[in-house]
Amino acid sequence: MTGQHPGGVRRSRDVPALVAGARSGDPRAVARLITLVENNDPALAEVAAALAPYSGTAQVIGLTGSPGVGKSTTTNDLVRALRAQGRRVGVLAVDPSSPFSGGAILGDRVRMQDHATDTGVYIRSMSSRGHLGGLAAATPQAVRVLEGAGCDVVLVETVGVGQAEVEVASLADTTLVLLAPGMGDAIQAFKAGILEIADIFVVNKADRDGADATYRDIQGAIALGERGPDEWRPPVLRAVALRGEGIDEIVAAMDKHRQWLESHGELTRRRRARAAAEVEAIALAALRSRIGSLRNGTALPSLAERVAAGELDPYAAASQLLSGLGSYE
Ligand SMILES: Nc1nc2c(ncn2[C@@H]2O[C@H](COP(=O)(O)OP(=O)(O)OP(=O)(O)O)[C@@H](O)[C@H]2O)c(=O)[nH]1
Ligand SMILES: [Mg+2]
Repeated sequence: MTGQHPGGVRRSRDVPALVAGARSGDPRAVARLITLVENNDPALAEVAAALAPYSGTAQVIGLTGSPGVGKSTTTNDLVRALRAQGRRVGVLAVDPSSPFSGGAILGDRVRMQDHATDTGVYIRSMSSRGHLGGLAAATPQAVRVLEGAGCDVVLVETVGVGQAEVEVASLADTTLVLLAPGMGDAIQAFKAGILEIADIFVVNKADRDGADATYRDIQGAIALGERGPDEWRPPVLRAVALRGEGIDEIVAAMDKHRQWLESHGELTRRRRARAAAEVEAIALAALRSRIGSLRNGTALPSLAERVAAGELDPYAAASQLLSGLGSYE
């Protein structure tokens, strides 16, 4: 099937063949499907339909924190620990900036070489440069590709701090926020609202001076928050990712959080919220692209002419424009 294409599976848009390939564990088919997601390919609706049955089968873990805090090193360690337990793992290194910097990603590739020959691991860097819906729409679809490929756990590493990071973190079942001593991280964390999205805190680089102070700062901040007896209290763990220390404790905390999510109905709630955000992002992108194409047509220019001439008010014109958009194909 895919052999008929000059570039083989790499260029293929034969969605059933690609999905079958991904299901049987072909890493090239997985990579190709994620590329389709990244590029907002026209075949995407078909890909999404084919992958829908596998949705929700993986534990989705977000890793976030300031640049250089040790996310990739920790991810690498987590992959090793999860593989040792026989779990299949997918890794998405997501860069919210567009276009993304090759340097950091190359660094990730090199560091992730440990797992290059392991068929139970898929590692992929992705950006949202071509995706109209941005990361909010692209990331969950890439997660679905990895779920389709049979991953039990998907680790999503997000670079940087800020709104995009919070957005991506909110797509995970469990969010790990990494901090490191001496980076002003704890204070930054409160500012960026990261305290609210963290399910687990990890003070990495615990081999460095100031780790105890960072640990105390974050414990203090958690203690200030009001929490009911049934609410999750984020644990604060220490790690030296460079030496693989503290990793088993992170895996244990991830699994404990997962159990808590399930027993409190929170997993369903989070996944519904995630689906709502995804549908909204896709719908908004479609709407934006339609309005964009209207600009080149006749409807908008003729409405604009009447608004400029004082014959029509802009609200009535906008409402006429929207009523002409029709429904999503
Ligand atoms: N001393 C010490 N250094 C560490 C530790 N963990 C990671 N590092 C070092 O910190 C640097 C950054 O680590 P990365 O894992 O690339 O950090 P990152 O958060 O993925 O960085 P970006 O993706 O660029 O945001 C590297 O030089 C690591 O070797 C640790 O536990 N202790
Ligand atoms: Mg990294």
